[in-house]
Amino acid sequence: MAEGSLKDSARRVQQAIEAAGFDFEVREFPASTRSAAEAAAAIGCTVEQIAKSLIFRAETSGAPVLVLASGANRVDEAAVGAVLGQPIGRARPDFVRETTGFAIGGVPPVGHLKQPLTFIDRDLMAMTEIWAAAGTPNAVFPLSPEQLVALTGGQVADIRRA
Ligand code: 5CA
Repeated sequence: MAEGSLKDSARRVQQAIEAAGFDFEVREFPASTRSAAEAAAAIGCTVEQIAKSLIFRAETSGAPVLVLASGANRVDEAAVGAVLGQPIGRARPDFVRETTGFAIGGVPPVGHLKQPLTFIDRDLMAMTEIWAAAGTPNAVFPLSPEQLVALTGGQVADIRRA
């Protein structure tokens, strides 16, 4: 889709991708991509291929923590806290909006107002192609797991809840 026709929030993600030196293409779908299951259905991929962007709050520092998890997985918050060195808690919707600039359902892996500490679910690394949210509940973009690491500077870790 041409950048000029994207919704404002999706265009901001396209611009953040390009500012980081990549050319992944944000795509808007007529159907909802608000949840991992909806995104997989709209795209025609598996839910495992959806990279969920989940925001947590580091409980000691108050810093935002971004966990990029396979759509099929739940995040083990204690495991993330152990890698980070402090406990984390699930962010409230207003914290998500204030730190990322995006609303839940469209939170992307890049382009946040406040740069988060980022962790990437090791299960994503087994995929060939993955899809991440791009700012709105209808926008996503495809990339490889290696490209997600390069784009975000995230640390690959074992963060799946058993
Ligand atoms: N666009 C899709 C696919 S990429 C998407 O953003 N999916 S998601 O899973 O990454 O984002 C939805 C996530 O937001 C949920 O998995 C959940 O972790 C989080 N969420 C939903 N409601 C709340 C809430 N009330 N407070 C905090 N987090 C929430």
